[in-house]
Amino acid sequence: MKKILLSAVALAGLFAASVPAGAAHEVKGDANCDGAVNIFDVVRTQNIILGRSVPYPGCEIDLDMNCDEKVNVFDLVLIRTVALGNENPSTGCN
Ligand SMILES: [Ca+2]
Ligand SMILES: [Ca+2]
Repeated sequence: MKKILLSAVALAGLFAASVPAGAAHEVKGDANCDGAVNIFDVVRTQNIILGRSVPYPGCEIDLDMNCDEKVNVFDLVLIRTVALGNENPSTGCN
């Protein structure tokens, strides 16, 4: 299990490094601005919450899933729910 998690973190780091800053960022929960919400966004958001990483410029607003102007574990849970396909991603706070 630990090996799988470490591999996911390593892949997320590699993938994140390949995404240009300022790329499309229109989907809530899309922490790496690639237009999709998946495990990479869960890992990246977790690292941001833990202070191990910082949001890409322009992407930080996409992490606030519950629109309370904070990024915390509640947003992480919602991003995980979307990444697992249990909920459709939204495009913004209304
Ligand atoms: Ca993404
Ligand atoms: Ca929030």
